[in-house]
Amino acid sequence: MQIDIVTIFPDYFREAFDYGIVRRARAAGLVEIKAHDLRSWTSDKHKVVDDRPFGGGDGMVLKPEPIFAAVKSLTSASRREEIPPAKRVVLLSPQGKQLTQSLATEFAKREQIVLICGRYEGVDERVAEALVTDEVSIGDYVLSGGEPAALVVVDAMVRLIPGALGSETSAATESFTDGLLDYPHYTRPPDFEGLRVPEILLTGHHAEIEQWRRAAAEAKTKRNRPDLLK
Ligand code: 6GU
Repeated sequence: MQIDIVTIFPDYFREAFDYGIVRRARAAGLVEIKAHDLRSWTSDKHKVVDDRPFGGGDGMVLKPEPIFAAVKSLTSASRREEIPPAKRVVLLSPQGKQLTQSLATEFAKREQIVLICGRYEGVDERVAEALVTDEVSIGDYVLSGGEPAALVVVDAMVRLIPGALGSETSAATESFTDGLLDYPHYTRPPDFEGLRVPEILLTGHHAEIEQWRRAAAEAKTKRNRPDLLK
């Protein structure tokens, strides 16, 4: 898989992919991740990427030309219709559909993902109308730019690439994959300052432990995320 990030802050990503599962997946050749400077696709002397909004209002808007040029050079496509199913071009913006485990799983099947980092003031709407395959938000809160969201999308995708996780089963048993939060985990010591590990986990009775974990996952989901049970 190839991941290309288009951003006005390429240095933001300098060490971001050098840790944990993402580092291992890169080292194993499962994914190649590059952060590109949007300014490199400008053609004017001052490398201007933004301009004032038509109709007035606060803030600046990212211009369409450098973004269309970036996607053309990274994918050969000039419009959404020319983007093959093996590639996805994603605009990160608070106006997008929300990232879910299911959407991350769809992205993880593709050969190339281009992530375009918006800025919160806005991106010329012709990018969303005519260029990208998906407009994605990571949740209902405002970030100053798409860069932190790009980190989130990359992490969620990369760990779903076959071979990226240590044990092939771990992705399937986690939170959200079966519509519930993960069950609670404990390790030694069994008694930490009077806080005890549930006795059942110390017994080695695997069938009963499975039952306990299922019930504990349901209880935790009901408490923290009742929306997932509806
Ligand atoms: Cl993708 N971008 C920005 N600017 N804010 C967000 C977001 C993205 N997702 C949630 N909030």
